[in-house]
Amino acid sequence: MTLAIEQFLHTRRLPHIWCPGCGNGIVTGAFLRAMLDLGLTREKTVVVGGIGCSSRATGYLDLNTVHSIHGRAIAFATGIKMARPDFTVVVFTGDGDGAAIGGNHLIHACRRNIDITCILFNNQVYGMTGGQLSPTMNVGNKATTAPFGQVEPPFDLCKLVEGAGATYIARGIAGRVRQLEKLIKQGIEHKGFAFIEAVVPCPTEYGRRNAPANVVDMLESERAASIAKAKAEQMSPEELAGKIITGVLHQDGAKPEFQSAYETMATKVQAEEAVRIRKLREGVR
Ligand SMILES: Cc1ncc(C[n+]2csc(CCOP(=O)(O)OP(=O)(O)O)c2C)c(N)n1
Ligand code: SF4
Repeated sequence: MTLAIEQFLHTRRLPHIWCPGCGNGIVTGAFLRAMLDLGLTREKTVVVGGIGCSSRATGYLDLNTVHSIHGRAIAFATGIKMARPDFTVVVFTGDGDGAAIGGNHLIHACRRNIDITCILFNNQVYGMTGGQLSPTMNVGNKATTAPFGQVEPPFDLCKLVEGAGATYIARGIAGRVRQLEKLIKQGIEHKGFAFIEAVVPCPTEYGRRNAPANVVDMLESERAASIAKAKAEQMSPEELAGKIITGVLHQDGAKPEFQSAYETMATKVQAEEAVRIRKLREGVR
């Protein structure tokens, strides 16, 4: 049986490099189904990945893709969106790629509110390079660089991007793929910087050192910890400890989008310049 999403896949490159049980394929599938639902075309969709297991998804997508450099996916995507505002531009990044080395690009893309959709695969570790801690790792969890447990508090990336100015912010988990698909779809439809945090299991580099190690238990524990935003709003901070709040967490349709604002300004400057040159030619002061 051929699945509809296969039209967007380099099937000849499969099997993929991801470990059994890795959540990256689930998120990639959710994105492709969102693409199908939205009627996006291969020709007008660009996916930019950074470097990491999650960013590696770009290699399997038969779209316009860029497998860029570590931490710089948003910078590449910004250039593409400015050159081709008619394209749907999506970034695939990891918590290391997008929030550690690439954190500065992330906050400034939010501030500008450029019309890019950023899907950040959060597995709390650097999967590709052997399980170093990332800035989203929870206190007490173990990593190769935190063998006795992480002591630094993690970023709540959805709060970080809200403070930085993103105008669509959502969180989903790999264990609830239909919701994730919907959140990605809404993010793509949103005009402005859309950030979707996808909580994914990394059974190899996270699960090797932290409970639960088994991927089914990992998905189950994420599902048990996940809680809809509306319900979370009725709960105290103590009750929310350890919970994963999901759904659309913030949306603002009023803030100007960067590329459109830039184009408006450029058109105005060009018109003023044309008048100035005409007057100069006519000898008018
Ligand atoms: C400039 C630079 N520094 C470090 C690396 C090594 N490196 C490759 S991927 C990666 C971390 C990836 O972690 P994350 O973004 O969380 O993705 P995951 O593999 O977990 O999906 C690092 C540090 C690199 N490729 N380039
Ligand atoms: S190391 Fe982790 S993130 Fe990387 S492919 Fe394996 S399970 Fe996935």
